[in-house]
Amino acid sequence: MTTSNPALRNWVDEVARHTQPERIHWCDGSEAENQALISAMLTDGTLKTLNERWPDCYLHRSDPNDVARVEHVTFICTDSEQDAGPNNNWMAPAEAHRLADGLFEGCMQGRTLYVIPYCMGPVDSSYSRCGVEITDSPYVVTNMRIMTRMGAAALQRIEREGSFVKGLHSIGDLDPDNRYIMHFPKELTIKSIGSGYGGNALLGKKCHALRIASYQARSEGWLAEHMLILGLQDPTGRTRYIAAAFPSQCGKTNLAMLVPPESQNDWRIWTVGDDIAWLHPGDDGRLYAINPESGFFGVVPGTGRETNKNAFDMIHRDTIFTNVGLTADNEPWWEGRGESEPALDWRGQPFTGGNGDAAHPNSRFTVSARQNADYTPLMDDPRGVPISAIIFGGRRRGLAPLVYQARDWQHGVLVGASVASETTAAAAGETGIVRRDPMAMKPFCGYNFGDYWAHWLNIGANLSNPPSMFHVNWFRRDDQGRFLWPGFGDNLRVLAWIIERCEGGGRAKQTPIGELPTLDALDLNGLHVPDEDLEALLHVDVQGWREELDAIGKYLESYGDRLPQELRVEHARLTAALR
Ligand code: SAT
Ligand code: MN
Repeated sequence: MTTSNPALRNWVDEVARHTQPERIHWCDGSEAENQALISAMLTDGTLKTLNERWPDCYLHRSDPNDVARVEHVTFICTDSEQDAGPNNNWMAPAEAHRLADGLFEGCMQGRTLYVIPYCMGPVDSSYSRCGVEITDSPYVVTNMRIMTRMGAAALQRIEREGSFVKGLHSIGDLDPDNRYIMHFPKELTIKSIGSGYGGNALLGKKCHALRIASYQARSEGWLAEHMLILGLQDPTGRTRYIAAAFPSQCGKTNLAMLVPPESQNDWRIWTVGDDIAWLHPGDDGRLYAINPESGFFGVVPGTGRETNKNAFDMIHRDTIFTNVGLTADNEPWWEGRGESEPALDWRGQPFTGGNGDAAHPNSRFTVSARQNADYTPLMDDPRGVPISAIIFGGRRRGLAPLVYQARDWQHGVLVGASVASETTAAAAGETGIVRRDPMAMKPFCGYNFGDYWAHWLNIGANLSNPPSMFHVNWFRRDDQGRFLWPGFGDNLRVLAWIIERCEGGGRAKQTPIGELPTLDALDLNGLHVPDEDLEALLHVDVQGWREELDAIGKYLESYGDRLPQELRVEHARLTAALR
């Protein structure tokens, strides 16, 4: 197989000359191709089978030094450093290409070069965008087949349209010193070397669908966001759609496939996406969302019958597990699975209990979205779904209340720009440190945050019927470290209030930071939350917020003259309200 598109043919030839693979394989995305790749990986040990209770499930162990995204070696390579902004590491394009050329030279000797044509979004949607990833990792191919619309149909669209994002990936020598994830937004190009893990290697995901796409979206008038998309069907059968931005490992997947509590079982959730949303203004003045992905690359630890039944059920067949533990009878094991015991940890070493986690905290499942019991065919609808509410959030043990509503879009953009969250194992580095993560896009915005906020303001100003905006925090704790809110299925109670607010209902009180539910506004039927916990969850600590506003102001000012004036005005307004 090859292609009628000369740009693609020439690029593949050029990369092959440079990286010197033993052979080239054009991926068609077929079942036969997938089976052949899996058998080869079983033979060479890249994958391991699990027992017969886990049909077509496999375990992959990555190199122990290669288990998460690596933000310190992720670069945005724009002509001017200012365009990448203080939110990104920057490298001059010529220097980055030179460095990459050196590392890629001959790096595929003895390996197969795979050409993966893929489409982010339904192949027949005008909102979708295509890419081609070249990789020397068959594990990446099998993951990309689940996570994207990969193969012949994508290639046909590329040949019809002529444009595609070029992603060049090699696992290289897996030496962390030779690891770089580089983005060239103007050239629609990605170069990633030295890692075979997740967002570093599955280039359709964070590299294309967020970093490159956010840059493209700015010039084309849409938004590429780190958001789940869900449909919330109320007891009358009506469904509204919500998009929510939380940092990695803050429960996007759990919220997107939420199972309503017993007392609310006349509600239903439909999962449209769990990680990325592309948002487009529609002709009717509303914002429409598509999920560019077709699968879930979800965090395994904590996935249990009680916490996320849908995820728990869907990962019992046709799933790739990466870096989980193993039981003595060859079942995958992770913290929170709720049954059996691990025999081996994620490195394949005997698990003694005293040597840390059995599953790596950033261990992942890769599974098709169609295996989810809450799958909706709307995730394949080329028009996307109309968004009623946008929710921002983070992991904060203090300060941020359970939920509050922004006054309007402009205030909502400030709320999004001010998001802070404790760091997690999704990225290499220390965990539990509170850092600013505007719109949960700190690791993923392909250009200067100042320009990005201006773009957000602009999008809202042109919507006659914009979504309402909210902030949530499921992670409030008391002084002893106990969670104040049960989370998981009970988050439906907050979503129900949010939807009421979108339609002009829902009881709320005005506070300096926005509108909060009154103490009787949330439906807590069937749930016992002590009064003092509810009061704490819905309390606005004015002194704490004054300090927070100071910190937010300093952070925003670090964007200098790129910071939109509207956000200064909003910040001043909030500061005054807190006085
Ligand atoms: O490794 S990924 O970037 O794909 C997962 C995540 O951090 O959200
Ligand atoms: Mn993510």
